[in-house]
Amino acid sequence: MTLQERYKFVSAEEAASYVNDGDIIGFSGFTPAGCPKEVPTAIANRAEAFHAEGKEFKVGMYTGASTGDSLDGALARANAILFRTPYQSNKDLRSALNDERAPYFDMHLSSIAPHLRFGFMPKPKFAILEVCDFTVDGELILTTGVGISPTIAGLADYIILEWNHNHPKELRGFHDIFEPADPPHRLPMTLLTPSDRMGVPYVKVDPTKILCVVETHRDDEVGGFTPTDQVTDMIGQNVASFLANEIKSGRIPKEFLPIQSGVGNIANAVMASLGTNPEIPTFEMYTEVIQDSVIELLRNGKISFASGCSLTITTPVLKAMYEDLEFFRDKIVLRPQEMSNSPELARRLGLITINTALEADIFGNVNSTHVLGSKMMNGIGGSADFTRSAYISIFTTPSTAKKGNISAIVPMVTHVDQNEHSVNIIITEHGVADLRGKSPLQRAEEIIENCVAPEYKQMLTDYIALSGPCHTPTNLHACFGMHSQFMKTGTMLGTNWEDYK
Ligand code: 0RQ
Repeated sequence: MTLQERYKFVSAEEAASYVNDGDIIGFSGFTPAGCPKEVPTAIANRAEAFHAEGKEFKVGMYTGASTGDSLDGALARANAILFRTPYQSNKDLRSALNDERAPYFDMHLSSIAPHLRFGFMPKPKFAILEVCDFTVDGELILTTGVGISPTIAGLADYIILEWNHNHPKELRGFHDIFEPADPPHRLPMTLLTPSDRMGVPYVKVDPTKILCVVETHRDDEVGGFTPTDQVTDMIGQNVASFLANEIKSGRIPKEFLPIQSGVGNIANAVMASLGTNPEIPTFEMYTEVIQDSVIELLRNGKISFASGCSLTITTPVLKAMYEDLEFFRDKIVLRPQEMSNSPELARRLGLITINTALEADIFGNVNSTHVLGSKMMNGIGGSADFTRSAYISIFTTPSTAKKGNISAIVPMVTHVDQNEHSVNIIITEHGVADLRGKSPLQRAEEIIENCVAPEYKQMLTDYIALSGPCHTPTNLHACFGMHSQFMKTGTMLGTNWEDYK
């Protein structure tokens, strides 16, 4: 039997016509590799047509992490979002959720799939999945991002496939698909090294649930990276020299440990620095996103193996990789985020985790998500999945933002994503603060001395002096004084503690 005889091939518009107001959809992909593109845009168009007739049309959305503009962007612009979780980074969706037009809740990426199975959130009616190949008996070969696909494929009543011919069928074999049983029947995940496997190369579904198939030729919508600059280069170099020193001192074993690295411009620059530092040995990655810099380091042998949830790489780099796919076959594996972000595995493998802060406070609490405590940026992503279970957890950030008008180091963060108990190291372009084994006051001194921009050092030192002797020098009137100053004047410079005495 051929695929055409077995399944119904339709246009994106017809596939979208099965989706109705109030339906809940799970989408494949992860940051935004491997996300469906045609059907989500067609659903957004359908929503707009309904709205034009004065009718309601909104859908609930589960994704692996951030998605492309044809998914999050299109549905946000159509005001078609009933709810959305987890991580996102599309500017129109960001505006919609900050304007209360799209109810959003942020979740740890490792928790989405199990929480869906546990019934903590309503189950999806549809799973819309991008595949590069599939079989008449329901074996689906995913593309560049795995995300929550195995779980939503299992839970959904109906599956819609986007068969994307821009991804080669030869991706079969790159995936390691495994879904754990739920407690009390869960067994350990058995990986002992990043290159071990414990699953199968496909997502197996009941073929009778496959409602229809839409064929497409669309590239992934991974944005380009800002070229590294002096600040990101310095941060990268500081991370690399810190790790080299940890190896020398014996605190990290000489054979090194697997690296997890977050997403974004800073993370990409940090990876590039690790790759060029001769004191850093060849290493493996056990991470969620495999970005452009990792592909280059796999090619030149600095990275020997990369386990991730997605190939979040730009189209030219991906195309070049596809031309050389056999080189990468024994060097990359893609897994569901429940595995790639598993705290159990992060702790067992001894990951060195490197994630990014928007702001950190002088005690080591980190905010990666909320600007001024209230505006959502992207979400926590997998940063806490890894940080809490890390061998060493590192947070990087430029010491200032917005042309020096914001200090990234503040007396108290306006939102806590990682707390002082989980954050070991903070690194800016100025240096490294090692928070291990230090009291709150010692941590504050270490951070101010090594990480703060020169123009904010005295201000933060003076803040500490506002409290009398205590365990954690906090002044509840003044702790957001620098933020208030920024809101009033457009700069944190000039914050005057006399106002708070
Ligand atoms: O805004 O571009 O408008 O100037 O934040 O900052 O410096 O370009 O950094 O691209 O690496 O993103 C934390 C957002 C950093 C990202 C964050 C403004 C700054 C700029 C972006 P502009 P950069 P990056 C991986 C694991 C989530 C946690 C994590 C992120 C913009 O890395 O979302 O690591 N991380 N998860 O100007 C106001 C401040 C600011 C500020 C920076 N203190 N106040 N604005 N900016 N600091 C993710 C996954 O798991 C999928």
